Amino acid sequence: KTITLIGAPIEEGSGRRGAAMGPTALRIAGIDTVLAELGHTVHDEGDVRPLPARDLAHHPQANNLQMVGAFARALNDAVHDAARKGHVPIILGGDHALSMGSVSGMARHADDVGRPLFVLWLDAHADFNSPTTSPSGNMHGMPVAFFCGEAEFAPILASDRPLVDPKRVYQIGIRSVDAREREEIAEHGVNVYDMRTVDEMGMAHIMRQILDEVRAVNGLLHVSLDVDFMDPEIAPGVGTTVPGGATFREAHLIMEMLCDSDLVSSLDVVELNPFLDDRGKSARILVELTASLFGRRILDRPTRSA
Ligand code: DIR
Ligand code: MN
Ligand code: MN
Ligand code: MN
Repeated sequence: KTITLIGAPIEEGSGRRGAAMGPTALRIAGIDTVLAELGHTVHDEGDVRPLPARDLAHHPQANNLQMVGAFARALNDAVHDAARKGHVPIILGGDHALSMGSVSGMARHADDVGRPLFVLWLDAHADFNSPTTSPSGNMHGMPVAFFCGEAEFAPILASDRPLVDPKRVYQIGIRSVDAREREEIAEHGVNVYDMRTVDEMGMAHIMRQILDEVRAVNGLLHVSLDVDFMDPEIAPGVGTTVPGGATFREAHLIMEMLCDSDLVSSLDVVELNPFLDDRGKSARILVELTASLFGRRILDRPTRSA
């Protein structure tokens, strides 16, 4: 595969500083060489560094809207351009507000090629707030509502942009949802596999269900991986840790099953805050998970147990 790395040093969508160092930490942890060693061609485009979007009016419930909007617009174009060339874009975050742009860019690409876009959201949070419902005003809690078409976001990107059907959004690992957000995800029909469901059904069963649905309609699958999807014990480098997250083995299983499916069109690696990390531990696990998604494996299947 040909992979385009796009750094997105945004931290203005989160409530604290540090995530802007995420792209650098992922590069130091070797994300480019690991992918190249797996036989892929890797283009690192460096970081997008947009100027604040001065046309967006300040909003008391949408913190740093001008910077968030600027990244959304810049990534929308950068990701769309990479996908149009037949590359797999990997967006190195940066906080989760960046997915407003990356998913929008992939939605445009899906539109171009006449295929439906699916989104796999691996996160402790549903990220389905809007300025009206958000208790914090932090826009990293809003990207899913954004690309599912909540009207409040219309000025950030042209309101006639392609959207994602909430019924094609799958969320795994969810364990922290705000009160009004809970109503919104139910109303819009987002597919939520919360942590209890993971425990009851098992990760393999959940993934088979999702991949079958994407494959059945020849969909494109965008994967958005938030560091807090994982348990804080294994990935502490994130501003919003929530106990009871995915294990190392669960996260790896997801990546290997995604690799086998060959359905993944694009990937976000988000919310890494190197200032809060433990000697690069979280950056390294993200690089390992990315490697598994792009073909690294322990053994060639089938094994003796198969
Ligand atoms: C909370 C926290 N739901 C909010 N959100 C996120 O502020 O909207 N934390 N995404 O990572
Ligand atoms: Mn998130
Ligand atoms: Mn999160
Ligand atoms: Mn709504």
